[in-house]
Amino acid sequence: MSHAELRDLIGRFSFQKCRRGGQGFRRVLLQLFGFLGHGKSSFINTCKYVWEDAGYSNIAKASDDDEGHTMVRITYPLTQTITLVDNRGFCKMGSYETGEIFAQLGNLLPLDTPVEWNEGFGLANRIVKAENLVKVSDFIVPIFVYSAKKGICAEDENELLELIVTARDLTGVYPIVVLTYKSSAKTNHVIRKFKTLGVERIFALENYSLEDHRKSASKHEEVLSFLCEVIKDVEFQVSQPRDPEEEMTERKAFVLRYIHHNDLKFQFQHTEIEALREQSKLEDELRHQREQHEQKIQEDERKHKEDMRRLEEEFQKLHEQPQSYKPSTYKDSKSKRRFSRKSWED
Ligand SMILES: Nc1nc2c(ncn2[C@@H]2O[C@H](COP(=O)(O)OP(=O)(O)OP(=O)(O)O)[C@@H](O)[C@H]2O)c(=O)[nH]1
Ligand SMILES: [Mg+2]
Repeated sequence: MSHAELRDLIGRFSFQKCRRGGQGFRRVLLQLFGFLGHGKSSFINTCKYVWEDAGYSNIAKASDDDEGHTMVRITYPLTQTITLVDNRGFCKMGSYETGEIFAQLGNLLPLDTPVEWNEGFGLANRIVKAENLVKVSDFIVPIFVYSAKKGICAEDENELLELIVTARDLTGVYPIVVLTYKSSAKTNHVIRKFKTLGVERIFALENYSLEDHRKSASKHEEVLSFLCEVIKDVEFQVSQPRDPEEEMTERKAFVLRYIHHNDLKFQFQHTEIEALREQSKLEDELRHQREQHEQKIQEDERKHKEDMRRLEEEFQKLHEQPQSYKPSTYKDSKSKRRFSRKSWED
């Protein structure tokens, strides 16, 4: 398909033209999510640049380094029906941020407001409060943005799989992966890894940036093909019977269950850590008592040996004395007595 045909397909998409009509959906929300600094905001800039075919602008405030910068969930309308959402990036799955990520992704929190990292009750409370502010008429397409230059090591695989599967279960749509930093030497390896994780749609591209936004036919085509793929997917999804209200309720229940489960997990981990700490304290105390006991035994033994040695020495001394000391005999005493009487008579 030529660029013009692709543009036409994207620009003309509307829910009303779908086989069953919109069934209550009015807007496609491309929910960009992923780790900090992987190029979500840059991808929004790239999409806007390609679609609007005007000058490049850093509209989504892509950072000039790899750190976390986007703190507010901002919407960027592309066409009348398609809107991109720049979500706050996260550091790691399984942390307390995870509940917030899925609450963002499930569109359970208000758009165009700062993202706080709350856990447990704080987050559940915000979800309930946001009920009247979120639109059930938004059809969510999860877009996982990942930098190819980061590679994927064996330890990351489980985390990525959990993220992708949870995003699919929550939204009912298999996430599309956008790989940024396409020119990285690791790109092919990362594509293979994502395929082994079950991801079918992967778009690799080099984002346009302030430094390099010379128009490239292949970059433009990658972005237009990506948007066409999204449209095809949405058309397919709404060709099935759908109920936006019920889907929103299910997403809410899913995220609240997830938060509750995470809370229990953290509490369990906390209890386990406390128990381990207590156990190691007891072990330290026991070790200390054992050491003191052993020291006492050694001290007693040393004293005992010392006493024995002294006694032996004394005994030895006594044993050596008989040559100079003769105890008096009976005969001696008699003669002494005789001698003394005689001297007295004298
Ligand atoms: N070379 C190259 N640089 C990129 C690409 N995508 C993003 N960058 C750079 O990577 C850095 C981070 O990009 P952002 O778009 O701000 O990343 P982000 O995912 O929005 O980050 P947070 O909002 O902090 O989560 C910026 O310096 C971008 O210029 C790419 O495809 N190629
Ligand atoms: Mg950003």
